Amino acid sequence: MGRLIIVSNRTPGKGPAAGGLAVALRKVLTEHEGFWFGWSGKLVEKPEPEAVFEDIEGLNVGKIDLTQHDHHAYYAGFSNSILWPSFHLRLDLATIEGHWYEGYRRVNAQFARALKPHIQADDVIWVHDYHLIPLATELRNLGARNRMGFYLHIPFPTVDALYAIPHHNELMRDLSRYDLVGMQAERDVTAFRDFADHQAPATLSGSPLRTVDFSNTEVKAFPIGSDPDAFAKLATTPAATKMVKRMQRLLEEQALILGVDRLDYSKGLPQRVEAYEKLLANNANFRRQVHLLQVAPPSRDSIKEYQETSDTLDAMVGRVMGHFAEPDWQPLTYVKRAYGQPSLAGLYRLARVGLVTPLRDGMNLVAHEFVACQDPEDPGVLVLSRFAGAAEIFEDALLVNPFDTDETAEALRLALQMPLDERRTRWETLMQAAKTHSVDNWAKHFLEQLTPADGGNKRPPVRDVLNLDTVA
Ligand code: ADQ
Repeated sequence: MGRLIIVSNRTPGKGPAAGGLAVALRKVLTEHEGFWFGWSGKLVEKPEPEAVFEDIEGLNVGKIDLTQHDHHAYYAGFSNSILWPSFHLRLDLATIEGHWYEGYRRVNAQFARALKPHIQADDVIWVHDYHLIPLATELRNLGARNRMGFYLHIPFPTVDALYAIPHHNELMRDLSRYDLVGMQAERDVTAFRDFADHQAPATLSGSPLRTVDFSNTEVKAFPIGSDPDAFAKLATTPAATKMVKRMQRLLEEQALILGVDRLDYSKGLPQRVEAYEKLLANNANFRRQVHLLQVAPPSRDSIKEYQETSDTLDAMVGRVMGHFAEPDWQPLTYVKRAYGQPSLAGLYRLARVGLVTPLRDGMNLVAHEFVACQDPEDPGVLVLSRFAGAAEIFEDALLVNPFDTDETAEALRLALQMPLDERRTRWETLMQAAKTHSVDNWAKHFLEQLTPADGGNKRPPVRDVLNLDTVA
């Protein structure tokens, strides 16, 4: 395999890498040579056309700046107000502003123009996530014939939701410019095939709509994971233990139920609090015996729907506190800030229940991290949404329908009362799955598939891809 070029919206910064993904990809880059390419995080009036390369702690990183106008249309607009809600089947929360699509394409074209001069003939290019679906088309239009892979970190939508996205046909054609498209779960591959197999040849204003040809594109599930061994170690370090001790002093004998999420409407936080409320309402014996800690730092808070989710959650937390709190007992703690990995690892280890109930999620790494941090002698129980990609891997979790808050409340009761033997048996299977699907294996499998021993097919030259069908 030649050099590896990783492309994502944001590039890694200085200091400890925030997530397992950044750490894993950094490791892959040290093994293969190459560089990471993306947006610098800077908004300027007139971006330079050339990328600036910088050594960041031994990692070669190429960056470009964007204009505020383009960034808004590309990031908060098309990516996070159209693609994110639609792919998560929340069309009710999508804002369809057609002009954002132009900005989205402009930024992808700008990425391609700045990246192309740095690409060598046998480089392998791995593009990440929904912000950059058109990048392969833009690069191929500039003459790149390299092997290109795309990984979608979020779920693939059902056909109906896909059809609601403006220019969906162009986006699907963009996906067909990649040699390999990786998805989180089999569920996503099935949804994709549903589109690929049933896209209806139709006519609009007399001009036939061409179907998208996926014959050169392989689509497969590559479930992402965490670094379970690293998390298991982290959970017993002094930094993690400090957090455990502080919490133990506060909790005394109460069992901790833990939620850790970005504050995002896809994570099902109001439903989660409602389920907890039902647990306390239906089982008076749990009052004073349990405590819910929900950690949820705000994200994308310039977008109205995120502010509304935050307001809803504030109101629900207030309601539960008002209803159940006593002068000397609080049913829950809600913390709107992020914690470092050592503190999180300590909290995961202390928790009797990991409550991971997104309404829809590509994978959900919190589920993986919770499993990895458990004490093998006295593990906690994972209560997991069946609509997270993680449900395909963690069959021994207590799987729930997060929309059904009675069911989640009942799963919480079962988890809190589960005998030690059953907790251990379930956890062993979960930990085995977390190890099988580690982030290192994920990267290895994706790259093996993207770079077959014979080097894979070279894409036909540009002529074939210039003729974009813009009727969608
Ligand atoms: P996210 O939607 O961000 O990721 P998730 O996978 O749960 O969701 O979390 C990513 C990381 O953020 C985890 O490593 C977690 O520790 C960290 N994190 C979350 N909440 C935190 C908090 N309150 N404080 C500190 N850290 C926190 C997207 C997709 C997911 C997919 C990932 C990776 O939406 O479905 O699993 O990408 O592919």
